[in-house]
Amino acid sequence: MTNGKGMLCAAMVLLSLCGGLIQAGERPNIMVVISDDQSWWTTSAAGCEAISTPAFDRVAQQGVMLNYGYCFAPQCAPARATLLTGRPIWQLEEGAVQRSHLPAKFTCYTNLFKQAGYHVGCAVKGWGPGKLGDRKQNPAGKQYKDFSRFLKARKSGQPFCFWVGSRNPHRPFNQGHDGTVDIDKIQVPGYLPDVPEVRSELAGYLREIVQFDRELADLMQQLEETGEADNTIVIVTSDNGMPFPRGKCNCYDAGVRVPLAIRWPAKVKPGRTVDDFVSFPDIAPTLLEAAGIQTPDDMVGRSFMNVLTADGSGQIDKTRDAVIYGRERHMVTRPQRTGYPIRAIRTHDYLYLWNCRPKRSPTGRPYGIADVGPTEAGDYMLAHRERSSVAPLFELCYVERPEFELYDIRKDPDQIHNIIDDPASAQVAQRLNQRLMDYLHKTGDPRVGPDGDVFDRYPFWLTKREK
Ligand SMILES: [Ca+2]
Repeated sequence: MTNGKGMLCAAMVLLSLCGGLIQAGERPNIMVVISDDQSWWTTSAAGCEAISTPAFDRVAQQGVMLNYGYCFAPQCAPARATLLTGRPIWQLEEGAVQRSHLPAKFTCYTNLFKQAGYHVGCAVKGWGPGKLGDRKQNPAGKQYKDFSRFLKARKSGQPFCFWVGSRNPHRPFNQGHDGTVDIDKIQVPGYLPDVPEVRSELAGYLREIVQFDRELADLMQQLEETGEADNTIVIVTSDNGMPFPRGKCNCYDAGVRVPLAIRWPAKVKPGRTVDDFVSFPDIAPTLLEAAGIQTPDDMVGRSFMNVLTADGSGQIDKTRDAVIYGRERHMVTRPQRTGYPIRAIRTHDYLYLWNCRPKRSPTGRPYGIADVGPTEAGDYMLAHRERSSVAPLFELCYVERPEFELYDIRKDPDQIHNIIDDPASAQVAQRLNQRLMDYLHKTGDPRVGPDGDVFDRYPFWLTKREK
């Protein structure tokens, strides 16, 4: 080794030592607040008039409201895995499916923050459901009971990286009737029957969101009390959309488009609403950039720090004009424990879906261990599926789907009318298909390789009750 190289090594050691002694105030704290099964439209900031979500709205007003946030996979564990690793589900092996594990070889941003000297931890629901496998602790960090206990365990001056996962608004809906939902103002999505049974079920769902908002208000209060709120990046989002037919476990907006508000007063101008597409794998590289930590080359998500620190609203970065995502197995609800694989591309104007195995049931069994269910909306559709008003909705939610679907969002925001066979749409479909397939090949998706069904062979963990 030459002297020059020796000196360089010494300097690097010194730098890394300094990195271990970083002080709060120099690097930002991180707080990811993640609800469970919340669709993007369920906040007052997003225009929902049936409930009020003051805590979410305040985070959005004090920072940036991202109108096109996507969770990548319409399921708890796989979506959380993409947020933590900065990678698409199809690169994560067992991490791509629900109730398996996220192999330790896939680095999470939490590991990198810990290496950089941060106090790292999580409360309530971290990554999951699944088994730890070859990991020693939850990928979201060491488990603490709550934020205050996490803070108590912090060394003086140490910056923190905290994740808190609420269990709301996940089923069961058990908040009780407390007058917080204006049932007449619920906008029933076009793929569900607008009947009292369904309105009542949606009201139960929205009450859980009000409860989550109270939890968020409490957390923000605690953060203020640390005196470090201005240099804390707060991300409020959800792991997937509403647990209703055509929602959770589906790649329509109801399953994958989630609330996303980000606040960082030290660097991000308040009061902005952004229309750029942002997906869960983009979050880890963004947080790493914010903290000055090197992003590993295998994180294919792209930092959107340029979007957060820009001045204006609307579309900021013109390259963020689409999002690509997908799903693999959720529950073991089909023969041979197969999943219902989907790959999707969403632009502002269109949603294009590739149902990779269209002969399988898109929902699995509607009862027992099912992808989504039982639901009152599903019960109603099953019971009344012969009625002319219900039959088309039943078909949308439960019947086999064609290999490709295309929706014109401008005319059909609820994504109900598949126009894939319309000759006028052929060019759009071809263009979106090409862009989707190019990305899947580029990022090594087994679904475009020789063994796409590898995902169906990963282990599935049953609870004691289910065995
Ligand atoms: Ca969830």
